Amino acid sequence: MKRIITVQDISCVGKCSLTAALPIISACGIETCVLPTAMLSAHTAFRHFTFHDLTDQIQPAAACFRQEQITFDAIYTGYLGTAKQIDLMNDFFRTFQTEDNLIFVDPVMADNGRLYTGFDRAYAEKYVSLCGQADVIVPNITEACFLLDRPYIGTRYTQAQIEELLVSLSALGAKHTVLTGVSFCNDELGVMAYDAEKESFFSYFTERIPANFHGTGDVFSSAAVGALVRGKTLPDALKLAADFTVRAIKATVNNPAHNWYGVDFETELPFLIGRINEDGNER
Ligand code: PXL
Repeated sequence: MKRIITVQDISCVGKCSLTAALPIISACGIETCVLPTAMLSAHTAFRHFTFHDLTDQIQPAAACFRQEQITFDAIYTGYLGTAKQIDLMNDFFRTFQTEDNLIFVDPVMADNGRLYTGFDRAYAEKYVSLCGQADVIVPNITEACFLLDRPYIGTRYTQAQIEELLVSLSALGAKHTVLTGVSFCNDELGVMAYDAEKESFFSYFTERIPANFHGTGDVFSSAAVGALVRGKTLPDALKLAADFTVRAIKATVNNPAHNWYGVDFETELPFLIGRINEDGNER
């Protein structure tokens, strides 16, 4: 069985980060190891939350993984609590990177033009080094602008602007750069990607649901990394992840009792399992 380690916070309530990654990657038929970066009572969009920094646990845990000779088919980083953790992840990548494992970086720091509570420009600047070591990075447009230290481009832009953003991001060093939350019209939303080696673009758009929920980026990334580790190509993994995320958003909107803080991806896990196994991908 393939094995992923995902490095991000555990928000006890909020259906994001580890509480999304664990069930989604497990549903992909992959062993999911975790390295929690912080424990929060709830994600930072809640009015009240605790934040317990776990930075001091990262190095000792990594040292033990090494002693136990544990290897990972993918390292997937999401929300990192502090700038120090970015340095620690650089070391972690150097230690656990192999010739054929996947380094998947979701530079979780911002959305809708704003940094999440607790982050600043210095944090975004530091994150650039981590992107440089990745096989795949998956920022949203806001995160892309912060990584490039540019003003937010807003919600109206051209395809040429997005392509330029992708090429500029790609210069940070990742092999594949994926921009999430791209939309050129009111009824479609999707991803655009750039392959640095082939110098080629890829895009995939799905129905745009007029609703905005937390945690959709984490749902998308978890499904994408799971699909990649199960042997899908990047375009197929991105399509699967986008389709799964849209289904989760639709399920949420269709549930009159849905909560505000996350999406109902749980009911869509059977869809994910079906799609992930449909071509008999390697286990
Ligand atoms: O979904 C991204 C995310 C992850 N973890 C924490 C967050 C957020 C977004 O707000 O606050 C703690």
